[in-house]
Amino acid sequence: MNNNITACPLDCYDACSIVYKDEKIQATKEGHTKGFLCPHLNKYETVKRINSPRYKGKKISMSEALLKLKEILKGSPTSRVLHYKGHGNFGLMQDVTEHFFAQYGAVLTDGTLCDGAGEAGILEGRGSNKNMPLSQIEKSEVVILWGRNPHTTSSHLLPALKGKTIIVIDPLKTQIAKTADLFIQIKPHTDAYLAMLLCRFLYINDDNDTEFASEFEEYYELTQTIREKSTLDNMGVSLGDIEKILEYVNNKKVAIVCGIGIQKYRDGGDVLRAIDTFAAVLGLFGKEGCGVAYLGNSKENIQSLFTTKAKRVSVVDTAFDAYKTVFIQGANPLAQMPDSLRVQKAVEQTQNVVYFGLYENETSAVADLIIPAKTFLEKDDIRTSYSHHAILPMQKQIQSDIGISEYDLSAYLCREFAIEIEEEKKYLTYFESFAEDGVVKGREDIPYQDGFDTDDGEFLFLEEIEVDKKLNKIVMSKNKDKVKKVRSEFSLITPKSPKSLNSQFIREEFIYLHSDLGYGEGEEVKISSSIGSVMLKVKHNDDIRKDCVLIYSGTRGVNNLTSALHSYEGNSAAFQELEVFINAEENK
Ligand SMILES: Nc1nc2c(c(=O)[nH]1)N[C@H]1C(S)=C(S)[C@@H](COP(=O)(O)OP(=O)(O)OC[C@H]3O[C@@H](n4cnc5c(=O)[nH]c(N)nc54)[C@H](O)[C@@H]3O)O[C@H]1N2
Ligand SMILES: Nc1nc2c(c(=O)[nH]1)N[C@H]1C(S)=C(S)[C@@H](COP(=O)(O)OP(=O)(O)OC[C@H]3O[C@@H](n4cnc5c(=O)[nH]c(N)nc54)[C@H](O)[C@@H]3O)O[C@H]1N2
Ligand code: SF4
Ligand SMILES: [Mo]
Repeated sequence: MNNNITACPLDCYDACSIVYKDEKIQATKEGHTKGFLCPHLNKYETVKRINSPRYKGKKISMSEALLKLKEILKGSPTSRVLHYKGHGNFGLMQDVTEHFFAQYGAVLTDGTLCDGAGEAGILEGRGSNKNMPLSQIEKSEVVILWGRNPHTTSSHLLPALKGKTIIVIDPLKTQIAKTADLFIQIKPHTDAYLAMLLCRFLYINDDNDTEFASEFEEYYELTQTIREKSTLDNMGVSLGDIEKILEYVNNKKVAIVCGIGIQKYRDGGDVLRAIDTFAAVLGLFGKEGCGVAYLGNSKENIQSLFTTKAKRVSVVDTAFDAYKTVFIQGANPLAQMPDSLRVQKAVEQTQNVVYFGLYENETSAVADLIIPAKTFLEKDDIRTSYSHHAILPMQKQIQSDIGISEYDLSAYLCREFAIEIEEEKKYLTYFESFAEDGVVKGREDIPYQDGFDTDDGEFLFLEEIEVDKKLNKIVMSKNKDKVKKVRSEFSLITPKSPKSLNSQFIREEFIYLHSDLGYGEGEEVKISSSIGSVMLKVKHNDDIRKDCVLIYSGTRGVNNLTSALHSYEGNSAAFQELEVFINAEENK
């Protein structure tokens, strides 16, 4: 194997393959990486990292830091130790720390801050979450980008979109929306209704796929519970838009490419389920160039050798202060968890906070013990992706004195606490054994060709949906001059920024608003929700709906506004559940 080869470690659909040549990170020309990387990796080696361990603000050596960690663990009952892991690095070897903490008797986490609500909806309909891979999207004729922003979050999808009919459904006029054949600037949190109305009109047009005739009939009844005119008005969608979508997809190879924007709500599962149902009645599953792409399970068909059976608590509302020692790895929970004011308080009340990561952030600022990690260039690992089937070795490229790898840290702790651990090479070779010609063995290129993975092999249609009371109400005042004086509620859109990877790299610091709302550029406003507030400076952006505010993921304080309530299904965060207000006190 060419030992110049590694892969981008970041939590990203694309999982680019990298050659490390002449001390530079370069994209591989072949395969899914297509010879280019994104700004995060192009500037990766210039990012300032934590160089030295610290305890209570004082620099210490790595061996002192490890001794300190051992001492801290010895001083805490095992059941009062929490291991909290984020997705700073997507390598499979990152879980080796869980192996130690699980065997040790500590509490681990479950649930997700990311895609769990949507995945739950997919599982209900299809019985499994097998993703439509990039290689199949390449073969489609029509691509619906439904709450996915490829220029920012999945740029390697862009070459696959060339020459295709593109439909974009998003509250933001994203870059891809500007050149799309059809752009629907939908009101947030109304996508399930759009998917249902599409099914209703498909049925009326008599285009229904006979395979599901009786289920479709029943589903059509359900779609009739939606009041057409008021719902369409509220969504910002016209009957003409619906007809156009149906015209474009008629008898074509269609890929519906969903992102996580559509499911950042407690009922996010229903959204994916309703979109899946539309795909099912169109007959998109099990056919070449057709299907629904979302975030698949990056560990599909890969079993781990790490023992990770443990008591677990949710990452959405973790009660950090219930533990004496909290070990935080590859995460910045003080910024990225919902209800971050609560998180901050809870972490401040925890006796020992250990932060194991690469960069300074809100979490490192309050940690007692800081242990710098090694970058992906300085350690061996292997990774998969949640949008394609490649399995990519990540070979060590640089010898460095900074930091410690996840394996070495775990090996140290296992040795000190008499817990068994295999050689690093054994785990890596084991993970490599799941590869065949560079892809994960047994993953289907065209999933669901032989039926669905439900008990009876049939797609399970959505049977009920809660019709939102607010659907019939237009919240925004249409009068431009009056808008500022009305105590309006806005939908919070909190998507990914092109400059940061959540809270890593260059973080955004503004609230983006439509200029018609009357707030000046640079004006400082107080944005509040029912649970918290944040002060941010305004930047204008007329690509945003006037009933929305845009605050990117990674912006300091954005999660003061978001609630830690779980999604109804899928044990997931719901970052866009709460409405927000601008300068609420003055507007009362
Ligand atoms: N540059 C960059 N890339 C990243 C990341 C990053 O932080 N920065 N993060 C990575 C991670 S962790 C993930 S999970 C992926 C996620 O990547 P994406 O799935 O693309 O996620 P988002 O940017 O959160 O949202 C995508 C789009 O959904 C839209 N949206 C929001 N609410 C709604 C709604 O109610 N309905 C509809 N139809 N659309 C809506 C947003 O306006 C946005 O354009 O990206 C990964 N890649
Ligand atoms: N408002 C809002 N909040 C969100 C989201 C949103 O869209 N809007 N998105 C949510 C989503 S989808 C996600 S996935 C989460 C992400 O939330 P987090 O998982 O907390 O992600 P990051 O902010 O990227 O922080 C990752 C940290 O990992 C560390 N790190 C990087 N590489 C390594 C390594 O090799 N080893 C170790 N030990 N550490 C490393 C870095 O120091 C970095 O600070 O945020 C969620 N929060
Ligand atoms: S596009 Fe994604 S996988 Fe590729 S270099 Fe950028 S962050 Fe890494
Ligand atoms: Mo994510």
